Amino acid sequence: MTIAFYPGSFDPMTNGHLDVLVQSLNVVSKVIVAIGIHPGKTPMFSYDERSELIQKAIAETLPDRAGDVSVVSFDGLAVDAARRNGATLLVRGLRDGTDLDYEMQMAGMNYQMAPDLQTIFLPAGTASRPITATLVRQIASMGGDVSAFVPPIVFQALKSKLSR
Ligand code: COD
Repeated sequence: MTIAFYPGSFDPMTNGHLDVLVQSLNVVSKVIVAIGIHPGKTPMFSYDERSELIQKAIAETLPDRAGDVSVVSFDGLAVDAARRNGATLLVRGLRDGTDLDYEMQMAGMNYQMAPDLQTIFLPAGTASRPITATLVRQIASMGGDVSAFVPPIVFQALKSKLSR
């Protein structure tokens, strides 16, 4: 069984993240969504909130494959966490040339550190290509409608967090 490791901040999960997850489930039997924890960074959503939102978004969108996805946290190197979790593939999404340049560097350095781990790049779909979690947070915090960019459960969570 091939296990893929899909690392990210997921603060919060967007339709772009979900698109990459759906595509990765087309090529592997199990995907581990791995929330990277940066000690010096204050996210909008805590690890527990992000993890719950990812699990609920998957249950809503991909009920048949929910059992094939697990959510973990990690700090330190993504390659170490991927190995610890028994993965042999690292999944990354690509939106544009800027992503490609950065991701090629990361894939190259990750390969040198862990040649047993294969990075695969999955292209953003047309609708999800412009979406970034940073802009979603910014638009939502300025009162804009982000319902087209995030799963319904995340939309509700943003509304309730920002109304407090
Ligand atoms: N369409 C397609 N893909 C998308 C979209 C979209 N609209 N939005 C995001 N993605 C993809 C990103 O390209 C990325 O592949 C993934 O989804 C996650 O995105 P983010 O923004 O949530 O998270 P990142 O890319 O900032 O990653 C954070 C990590 C914690 C994973 C990263 O900092 C990391 O790997 N840290 C570990 C440290 C490490 O190993 N360093 C050495 C690297 S060589």
